[in-house]
Amino acid sequence: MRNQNLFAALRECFPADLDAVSVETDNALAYSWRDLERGTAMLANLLASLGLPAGARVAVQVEKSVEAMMLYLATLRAGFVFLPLNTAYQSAEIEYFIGNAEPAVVVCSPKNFGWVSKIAFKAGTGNVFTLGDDRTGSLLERAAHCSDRHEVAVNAQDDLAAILYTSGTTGRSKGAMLSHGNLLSNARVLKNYWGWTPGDVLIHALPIFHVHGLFVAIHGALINGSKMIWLARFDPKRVIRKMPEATVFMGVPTLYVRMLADPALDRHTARNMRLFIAGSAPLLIETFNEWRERTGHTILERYGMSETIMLTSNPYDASTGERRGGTVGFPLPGVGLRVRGDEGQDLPTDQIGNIQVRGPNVFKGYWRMPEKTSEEFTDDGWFKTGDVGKIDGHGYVTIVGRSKDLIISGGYNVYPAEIEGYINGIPGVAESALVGVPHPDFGEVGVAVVIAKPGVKLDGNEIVARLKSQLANFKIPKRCFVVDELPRNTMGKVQKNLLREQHRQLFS
Ligand code: MCA
Ligand code: AMP
Repeated sequence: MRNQNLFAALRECFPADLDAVSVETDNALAYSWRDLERGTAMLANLLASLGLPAGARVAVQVEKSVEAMMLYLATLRAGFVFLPLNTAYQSAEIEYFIGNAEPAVVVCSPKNFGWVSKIAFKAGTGNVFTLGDDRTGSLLERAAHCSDRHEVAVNAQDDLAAILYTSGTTGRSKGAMLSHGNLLSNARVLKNYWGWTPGDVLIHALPIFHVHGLFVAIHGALINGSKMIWLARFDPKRVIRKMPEATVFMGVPTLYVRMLADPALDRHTARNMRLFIAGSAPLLIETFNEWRERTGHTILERYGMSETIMLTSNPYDASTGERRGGTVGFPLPGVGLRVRGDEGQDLPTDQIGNIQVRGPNVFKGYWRMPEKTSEEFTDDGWFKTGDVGKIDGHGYVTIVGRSKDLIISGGYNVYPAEIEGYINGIPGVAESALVGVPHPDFGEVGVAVVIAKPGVKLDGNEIVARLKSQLANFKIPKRCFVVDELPRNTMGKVQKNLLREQHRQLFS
């Protein structure tokens, strides 16, 4: 039977000329396709030499670099399971992920080796390496001694390729298990749907620890044998400067908002571009319209999740329809999408309800949480996304809200229950509520409302300062108000909609 290993499939798409440039970085480094082939072979040989059991997890929290991408590809190549971690995560967050996933290998930034290795060794991890964004660290030192030839591991379609932590619809972070087959089927569909063509060049400016930057962008370029212009961090000026050399760009809405704020963005700078893709959070219609006016290009908005990779997309090809702002387009080929009422009944066109999906892209379940997994699937096998939306008469899907208690800030997910837990742990706090309010840059940001225990005086700024030492920066509430009481319904439940309404103008 044919090897279903994702790396094997991507490598088949490398161009014939392995000396051509595959990645060009913003600090003037150029990596050829041969460099990717050799680098991933050496890293895969290093992983293989560690005597890891089948299905071993390789957890990685490092700054963005081409070597970090190679580590991802090498993990696939060696047949192990990649577990990317946001660089903003602090020690309590990392402790949870490592404790839950029990990785056999942890790779961290050299500057974090002290605390990360302590957590990892305590959790039983046998191997901790470091990888800096400047090609330093023990991982590359060790890999330098390994052969640059490596036979790609043989995997079945359902074998695990990656675990992505997400909070799903509720509660504690859960590891979404994605297989080689999930990732490969989605990459193949997107290559066709978005009309990737020879000569395309992608500007890669997203972080590589989430679906958007790690899978959609990297797989998209590799499966098309396309060069990437690689920015270690998003910087609107740099992207605009590089635009004439590129044809495809992918970003969360905040990236588009920030580029629009730069007068250098115009039709001339975007003249060679073929496609601008947005997703991970709702793209405001104002941004969609302004972008079209300024650059002459219509942004293609698409919708996805960690559990499902990409689900829907506006059309690329005008003959199948226009790109409609405010919608996320059509279900991708092979993806089933339906809208159901709260009682599970099918809903007619244009009626708002719960979005459910199925397809070869839908994940294998949450890591070691079979009950949570079955809660999130219907009896007939559809995955409940937790998103609320509708399908119109032409088949366009619109997301109108979320049934899950989630704030999406600058494309990152923030779970109110998690933040409230930390706030409630601060001495003197009786209760708290975190709500998402509109923000011109991040789309939505968290605002905390806190009640003090009787006789205690609390300061909102001090609460924020305290959270900064415990939580990833994007989870920190942008404001914190101390109040005497929270609005409640007759059942005593906090009415977050009223709080949201009260603070809606805060950043306008
Ligand atoms: C940084 N800060 C944030 C965020 N990022 N606050 C809220 N939300 C954020 N996303 C904090 C910083 O810590 C800082 O706080 C202050 O806000 C200003 O930071 P700034 O310098 O402006 O931030 P930055 O470093 O420029 O980052 C902004 C960013 C970044 C480039 C928009 O957040 C980003 O790369 N977002 C992309 C996320 C992404 O790739 N999502 C895809 C998920 P202080 O001043 O207090 O220090 S994949 C997914 O969702 C699905 C599956 C899908 O469909 O794709
Ligand atoms: P994550 O848990 O990071 O995979 O985030 C997935 C969630 O992001 C989805 O369930 C949606 O709520 C949201 N999302 C992704 N793309 C879009 C989009 N284009 N418009 C609105 N929401 C989106």
